[in-house]
Amino acid sequence: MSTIEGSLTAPQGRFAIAASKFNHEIVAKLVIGAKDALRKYRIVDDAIDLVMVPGAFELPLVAQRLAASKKYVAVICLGAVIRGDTDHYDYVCTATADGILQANLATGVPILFGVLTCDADAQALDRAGGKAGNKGFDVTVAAIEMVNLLKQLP
Ligand code: INI
Repeated sequence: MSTIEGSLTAPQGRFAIAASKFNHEIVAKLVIGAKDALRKYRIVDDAIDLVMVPGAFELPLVAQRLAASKKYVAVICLGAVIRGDTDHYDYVCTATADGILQANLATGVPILFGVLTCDADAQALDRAGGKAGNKGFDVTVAAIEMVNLLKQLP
């Protein structure tokens, strides 16, 4: 049996980060985490484009456009959806997750789901560089791994 897995060596090519402006205080911390991960794995700043979108719901369309351009080896989607008094939260979360999945499958380019879906700001801040780590960092490491994994697959 042979095991195939992606390494964390810096791949050739550009990375796009698509980040939402909604809940900007939280998302800005996810962007810092993503940049920290890219820097840690020796991807230079010149190889990164940051694209800002209004809210998480807009991430799939923009991510699909970026991925389809073939200009990027991966697209990292960052956002934060916080539960409110209505079921709007559920629609935004479902649409964003489904849309990002569809964009992955349609383009064949890894598009990472770095969207926090939380009950409260504090829960999100914990996951944006607080006591529960930084989801932006984690999904960016997964992006590098996926780029290297896909290169090895038939
Ligand atoms: N967008 C978010 O990124 N996070 C949220 O918490 C949120 N809430 O709560 O409404 C949110 N809504 C906006 C949505 O993503 C779209 O930008 C908007 O509906 C326009 O399409």
